[in-house]
Amino acid sequence: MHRDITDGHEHSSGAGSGSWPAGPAEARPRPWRLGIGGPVGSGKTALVAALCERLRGVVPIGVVTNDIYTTEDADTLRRLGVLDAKLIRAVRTGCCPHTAIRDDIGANLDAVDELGQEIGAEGVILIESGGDNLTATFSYGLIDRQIFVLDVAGGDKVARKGGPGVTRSDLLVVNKVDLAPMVGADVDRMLADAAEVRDGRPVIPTTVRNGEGVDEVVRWMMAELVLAKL
Ligand SMILES: Nc1nc2c(ncn2[C@@H]2O[C@H](COP(=O)(O)OP(=O)(O)OP(=O)(O)O)[C@@H](O)[C@H]2O)c(=O)[nH]1
Ligand SMILES: [Mg+2]
Repeated sequence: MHRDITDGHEHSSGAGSGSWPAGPAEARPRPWRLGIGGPVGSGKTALVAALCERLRGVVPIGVVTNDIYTTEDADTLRRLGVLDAKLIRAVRTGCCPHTAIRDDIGANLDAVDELGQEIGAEGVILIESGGDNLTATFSYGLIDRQIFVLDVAGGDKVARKGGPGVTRSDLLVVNKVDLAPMVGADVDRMLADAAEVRDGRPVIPTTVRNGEGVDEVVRWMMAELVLAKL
């Protein structure tokens, strides 16, 4: 029995059984995976919905949602009709969301494997984390790139508070810019604070609710996808 763990997931295959061990196993082609994390209510599902609406018909796409006790976010996306229902899978973590995206990623890997069979290796899978705190990040055994979504209404100090999602995510999205006047937040200050701790990694301000900034997120995403295929 040969064990292939090159994509962070164990796969059994009969290849090589009983023969001389092969060289490093080749990673099998699989969909590109984008993790979307961030605090509770920051707009992750809204962003997933907006990305699906723009990208369906352009690239095969599927979604995995994570909620602790329910399938709320998957239900929302199905209700919105952003994708065919069978292309939206829900993981019920039953534990802190970061555990299921960083430490014990088996349920998410099963979901992406199932989706991969539906959409094919050339597709894209968006994996939304359950809302969590500033320490939550995805394991790169589960995703290829990750977005961290902050909420302006959480206060303009949040970017200064740092944490791995703010400082090292592949893209930081600062969402709900429309709410800044209502909560007295200084978005420019927030973007400057984020830029200071991110060492050149990109930051995009958005108001996903009315579509502002979403095209820029799509451009970033498609550039990363193309680079991954080179
Ligand atoms: N004003 C405003 N509201 C937004 C924006 N984006 C999302 N919302 C609203 O914020 C609320 C939470 O959005 P969700 O997309 O469910 O947030 P989430 O991060 O997926 O939430 P959890 O999965 O529960 O952590 C919803 O009522 C959205 O309509 C935005 O740009 N502006
Ligand atoms: Mg959500």
